[in-house]
Amino acid sequence: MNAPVKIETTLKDWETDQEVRWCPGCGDYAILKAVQRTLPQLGADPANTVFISGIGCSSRFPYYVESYGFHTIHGRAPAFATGAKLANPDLDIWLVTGDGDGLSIGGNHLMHVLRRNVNMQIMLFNNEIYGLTKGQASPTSREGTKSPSTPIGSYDHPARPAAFALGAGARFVGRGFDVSKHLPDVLKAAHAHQGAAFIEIFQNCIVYNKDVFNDFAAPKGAEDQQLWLENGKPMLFAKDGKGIALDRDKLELKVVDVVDGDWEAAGVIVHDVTNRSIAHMLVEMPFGPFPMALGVLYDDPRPTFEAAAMAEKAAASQGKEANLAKLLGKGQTWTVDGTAQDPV
Ligand SMILES: Cc1ncc(C[n+]2csc(CCOP(=O)(O)OP(=O)(O)O)c2C)c(N)n1
Ligand code: SF4
Ligand SMILES: [Mg+2]
Repeated sequence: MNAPVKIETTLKDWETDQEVRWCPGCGDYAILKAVQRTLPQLGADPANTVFISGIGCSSRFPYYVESYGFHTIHGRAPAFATGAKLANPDLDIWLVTGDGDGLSIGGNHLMHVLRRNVNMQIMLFNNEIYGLTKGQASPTSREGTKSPSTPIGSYDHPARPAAFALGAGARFVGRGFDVSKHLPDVLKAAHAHQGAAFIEIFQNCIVYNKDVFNDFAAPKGAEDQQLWLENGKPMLFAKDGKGIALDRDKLELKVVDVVDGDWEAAGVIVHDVTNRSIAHMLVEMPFGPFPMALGVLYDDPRPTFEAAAMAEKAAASQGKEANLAKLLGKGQTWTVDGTAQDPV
């Protein structure tokens, strides 16, 4: 359950007095503002809201939101968040992680929180670099990325966070970028989803990986490279002059031209957020030949982990009375004889 009682707050209520340690101009500021703007619109209650992070620049996020928060250990935010949710399923949990925190050291933990479908919003700030430790290549760094750990250029094939999430069993996959005006809408949709909602947020690390997303996320002039997905709406982009269609012979997506607005004639697909097969194609869609798929790529809830855990607990304890003394006295017991000597 998320925030059972809606309360009124303003952006100011979610700001802290903590000294912000991000570099001036870092994309993290824009994401923070987007979240602080979204929380009042959700009717979120600071007393019921928890931000849980690992380690990294992105993971400093909980300090800057006036709510409960844990800045935990590297890659382990999913374990803390799962524990918090099981202890109190009514908590509204936001997990904050980076491409290094969530996909290097924490890849295994991230996989399981998604697979288990623990109800929370998971924001992965993808800047394709380790920011905090001064710019080493991360699992999402592109081939050829030069960094202190890859001085001649990375030859790793990069991971795709949204594809990872879907492959791990996520029932909600969204995408946005730091300075996008649509980011709050993606966050709201993630919050409305009951279950683990994964959001990949492209974030500009202006110090160690500046402007790597500019081809689709530049503040101006890149809109034609953005495919904003909306449930029930045709997949159109480039001022509706192009669309995404399905090549039925090859069973793959293709870009088509839309003439005179007739997207149906061009075979443009209508986005159905519950279509898992199309979602798999969208998360794999290569940027360049295709636009960047943004918004809600997939949203099809199923029962959550904590609901199943609570139901099992209720069933197992039904008709039984809690009795600690009886439990401790069960099975083999013995009395310690106080007169016995210690062996020498
Ligand atoms: C056990 C452990 N190993 C390594 C580190 C060093 N370390 C701290 S943050 C980090 C990577 C952070 O990258 P990312 O998650 O992408 O966050 P960003 O700083 O880019 O937001 C690493 C390797 C650590 N703190 N603890
Ligand atoms: S190093 Fe990069 S990610 Fe970290 S605060 Fe600076 S600009 Fe932001
Ligand atoms: Mg990073």
